[in-house]
Amino acid sequence: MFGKILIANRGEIALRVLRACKELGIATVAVHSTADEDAMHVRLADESVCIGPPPARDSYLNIPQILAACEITGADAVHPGYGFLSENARFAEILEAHKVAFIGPSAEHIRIMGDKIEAKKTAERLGIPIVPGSDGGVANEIAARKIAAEVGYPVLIKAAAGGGGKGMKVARTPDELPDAFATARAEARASFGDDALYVEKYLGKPRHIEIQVLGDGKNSGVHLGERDCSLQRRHQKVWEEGPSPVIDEEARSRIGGVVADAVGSLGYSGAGTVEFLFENGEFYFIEMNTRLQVEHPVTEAITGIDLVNEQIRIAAGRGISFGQDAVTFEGHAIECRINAEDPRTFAASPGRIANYHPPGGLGVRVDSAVYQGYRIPPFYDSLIGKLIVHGRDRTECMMRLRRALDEFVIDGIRTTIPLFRDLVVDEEIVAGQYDIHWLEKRLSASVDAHGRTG
Ligand code: MV4
Repeated sequence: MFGKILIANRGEIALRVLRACKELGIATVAVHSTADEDAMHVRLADESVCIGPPPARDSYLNIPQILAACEITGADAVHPGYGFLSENARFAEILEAHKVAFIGPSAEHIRIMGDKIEAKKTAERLGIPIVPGSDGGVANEIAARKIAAEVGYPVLIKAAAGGGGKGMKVARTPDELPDAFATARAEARASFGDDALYVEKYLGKPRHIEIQVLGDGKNSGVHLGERDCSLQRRHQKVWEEGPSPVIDEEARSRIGGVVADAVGSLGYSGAGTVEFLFENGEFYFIEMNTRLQVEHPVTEAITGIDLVNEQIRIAAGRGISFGQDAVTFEGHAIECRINAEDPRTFAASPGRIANYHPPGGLGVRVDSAVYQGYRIPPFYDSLIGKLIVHGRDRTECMMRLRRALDEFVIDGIRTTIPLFRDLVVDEEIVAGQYDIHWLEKRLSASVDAHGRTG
């Protein structure tokens, strides 16, 4: 087992990883920018190293500085968290070359899944259902037009180097295809330096269902059920829940088994999330994330499994500490992402937290690294905490979430808490009837109704 883990991240996820390390008796190294000197993960780590000025490119994305911090402290492993370098294949390779373990999958698997065309080809080869579309990339508009004629309009033109909603263009008719293709090509070249494109049938009203998996890096994989992440705004998840209100036990074990077997035969190591669109009872693979995700506590709440603990054990060569038959799903969990943003305009709202009182009680978890008097720096993303609530069923979970949101006090900055107080009593949300477009439609409707934002 590792003696000392360097946590190459900040905020709530750095604290989350630190907690798992401490429970495993592993020493911790926090790295931080000059803007995060007073951060909680720095205070709670056994050691800390300042790795640069506030901009992420000079600190949390600065591979030589992080490597130097490993050398100085003698860390024998790095946990990347999510975001930053968590899906950077070169970072994984450089660490391995310096005999420092990367707590995550191999650089090869990071690379494959980072190329959405390769990811889709791999998924299809492993028997995972995919969205109908081009077999690999499309070289030009003529090829795109041919595929669109085969699968039928509307189609989506996607960038191979894209993901998370970046580099996608819809073509609803043949007339729209030339512009959509040219725009997608130009944006992919500008955003990613890679203009490889592929075409898919556009699914109009899907849900976004992701399956949590663990692979032991040898030949076995397990699935830990699904999370419904359909409530999103501009490709930013807002509210995630498990189990999905629209997935039944048969569908769960069917798709879960396919994905677990695929992860095993791939020889995948560590935690991963296989993303699907779900429409008319069918699953369609869109992407695989090779990192721990923000919303992992939803899965932890319903399975009782500590995913960071499992990541560390797998990276240390100890495999997965249980078999598929030991995985059980208890109750229902919902996560609300608390952002330092105006709840109507979603404009960032950094600043000093005057009063901070998180909710508590049975089935309530708050993952956050903020505290009373903490000054939220303006340099990083706006997530300041996650409220995760668990109940024996969705009804109890929703009631508990409503109570927890009423208790939550964060003064001095604006947050998205009021948005969740509205969602938790909305009849369509209470009924679990929403798709990936629901939130943006609701938010734009409230703009229209009031003639102002929110
Ligand atoms: C799609 C789609 C509809 N049809 N692919 C958005 C980000 C990336 N995960 C893939 N995305 C989508 N791919 C086909 N063939 C709709 C989306 C999409 C979406 C997906 C999941 C959650 C929210 C979304 C918001 C807009 C579009």
